[in-house]
Amino acid sequence: MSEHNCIFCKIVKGEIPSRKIHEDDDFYAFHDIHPAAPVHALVIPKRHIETLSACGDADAPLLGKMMVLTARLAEQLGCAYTGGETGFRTAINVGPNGGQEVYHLHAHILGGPRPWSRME
Ligand code: DGP
Repeated sequence: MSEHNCIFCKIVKGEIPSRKIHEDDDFYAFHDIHPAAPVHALVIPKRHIETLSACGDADAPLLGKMMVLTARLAEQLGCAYTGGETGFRTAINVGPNGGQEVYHLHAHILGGPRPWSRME
């Protein structure tokens, strides 16, 4: 899927509405439209990268920042692991066998009181 018909690129541009959590020069984060947990957010790079398998060494700084941002946003959403009954799950689905439905790289943040689906 090219960036021209990518729904997440349209969300970044404001052409499709979203419940925004965070935005900076490189990333955008928003609530998932079909939450699989009490907290379910998506963190995406603004640049259109189809999938994790398309990333190379040059993307390592961006991916590192994305993981750190994911932890910070989980904290902002009340899910950081602080030693008690807290914490969250992050997942990047890659390709059909990985369950990827939207071909714009994204990290899921899933949290909140269990039980909730682990997401296939
Ligand atoms: P994945 O299976 O990893 O590609 O997850 C894609 C997620 O994106 C899925 O949990 C539902 C979410 N999603 C799809 N379309 C939209 C949308 O238009 N808005 C929002 N907020 N989330 C979307």
